[in-house]
Amino acid sequence: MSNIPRRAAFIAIEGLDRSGKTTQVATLQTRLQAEGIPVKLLKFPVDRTTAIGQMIDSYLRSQSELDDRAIHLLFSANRWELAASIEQLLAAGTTVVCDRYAFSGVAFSTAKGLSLDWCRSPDVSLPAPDLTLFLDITPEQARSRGGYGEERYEKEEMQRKVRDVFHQISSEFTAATWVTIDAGREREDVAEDVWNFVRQLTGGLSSPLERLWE
Ligand code: 2DT
Repeated sequence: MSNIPRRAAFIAIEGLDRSGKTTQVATLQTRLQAEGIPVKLLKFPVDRTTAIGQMIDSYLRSQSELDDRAIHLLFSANRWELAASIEQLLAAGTTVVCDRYAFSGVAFSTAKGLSLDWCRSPDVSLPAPDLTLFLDITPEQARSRGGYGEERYEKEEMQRKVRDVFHQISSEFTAATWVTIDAGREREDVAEDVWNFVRQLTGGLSSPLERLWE
């Protein structure tokens, strides 16, 4: 028997615009609850009503301008605010599901022209997800779903670049920790894939939580 107490799993869901990420995250939460697994859903940018959240929200709606590096650091600070509570939740046996995490931070800021290494550094040592599911969709499929919304990054050229960076980031992870899911398919098929990967972790883990990019 190991002396390391079991803990719950930390799961990040990343995805491109129109990938159905919001729906998939909600479906996953319902499924975990139905299985009797305690779950906490977090969304980054978190709660757009906090001081940092408000600055991020106004930036995303193009109601304010910020230097690319400044907004990048705000997104990262927004995650650090919650790092300790993520650890506590996991230790207490609550599965944590994040709707976006540091990979979005790196993907969007690198797509704007900042260097990948620079973008990664403020998020180094954050709790690392045990599993990241990336909901991938081609720009063509996204267009066929009615195109993009009104926010700052919801433009095809930007989404193409973001997608390229996500693919680049994914190549640094093992197949056990990063899974790219074709989200251009039917919603139910995507949800089934998501569940099949997540269910493998619902029994908890005995390995300690790792730190991102250390
Ligand atoms: P949604 O509310 O549609 O998920 O969009 N973003 C997010 C960043 O640029 N950096 C980050 O660190 C994070 C978490 C991606 C939120 C938008 O915020 C962008 C889209």
